[in-house]
Amino acid sequence: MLKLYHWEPNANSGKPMLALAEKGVSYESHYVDLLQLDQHRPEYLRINPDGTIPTMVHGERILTESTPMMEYIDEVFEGPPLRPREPKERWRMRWWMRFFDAYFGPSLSMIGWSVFVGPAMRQRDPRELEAAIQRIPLESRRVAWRKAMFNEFTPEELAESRRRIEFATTVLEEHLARYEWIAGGSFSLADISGFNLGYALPFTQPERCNETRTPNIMRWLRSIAARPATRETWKKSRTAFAQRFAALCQEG
Ligand SMILES: N[C@@H](CCC(=O)N[C@@H](CS)C(=O)NCC(=O)O)C(=O)O
Repeated sequence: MLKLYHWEPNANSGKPMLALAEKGVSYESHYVDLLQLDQHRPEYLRINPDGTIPTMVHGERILTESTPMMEYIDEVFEGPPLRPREPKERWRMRWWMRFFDAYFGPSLSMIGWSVFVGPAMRQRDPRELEAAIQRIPLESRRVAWRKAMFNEFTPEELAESRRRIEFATTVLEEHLARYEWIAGGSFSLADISGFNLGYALPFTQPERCNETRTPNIMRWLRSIAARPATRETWKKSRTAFAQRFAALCQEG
């Protein structure tokens, strides 16, 4: 049985969850609670020594990295194709997935960690947090967790992330004014990727993402939220993220 280790349908975890749902592939779902730091426990590190989520286990194959994982899903499983055949559209899909992963995602993540993950963590004993940091295998993740747990993001870093979010939302709005879907004429992995980053924007960044400033992003988010696969996937949410999704559906 295909196994997927994931957190919330959100950001990187939501990418394979939604791709599998779109393909109609069932899987054994293993919820890894990021806020409980389940991803750094020895039993999970035996599957993914980097201690990041998601991880997919298909037979003998262990797959990490959510974006190439989605391409694998589309390649090996039956179901509707999620990558355009036309070369320019496929290029556009990959261009945007790279932009989401390298530029938009890290900026949104820094803001999310500073306003959501960090405050949630700071309810705990600082010695417990320090010990938790020592168990994180990747240096880059140790740095990110330390900044979130001890509120060490600098004003300059946060300002740069906000600037990037502003820029990314502007170019996405312009793009979606020209094209129905990110790749062009058909729904693709890039829409899955972008939706996982962007579904909460109208609620977390209401001054940037709203009916007046970004009508095309709103139209695009709502049409993805209305898809049966998206609705099924977000039923797996166990946190307040479910309410953000519900609000998007209700507004439509
Ligand atoms: N590039 C990786 C990033 C994976 C990643 O960093 N995932 C986050 C959750 S969205 C995570 O595992 N965070 C927990 C941690 O760093 O301890 C991917 O796309 O799968």
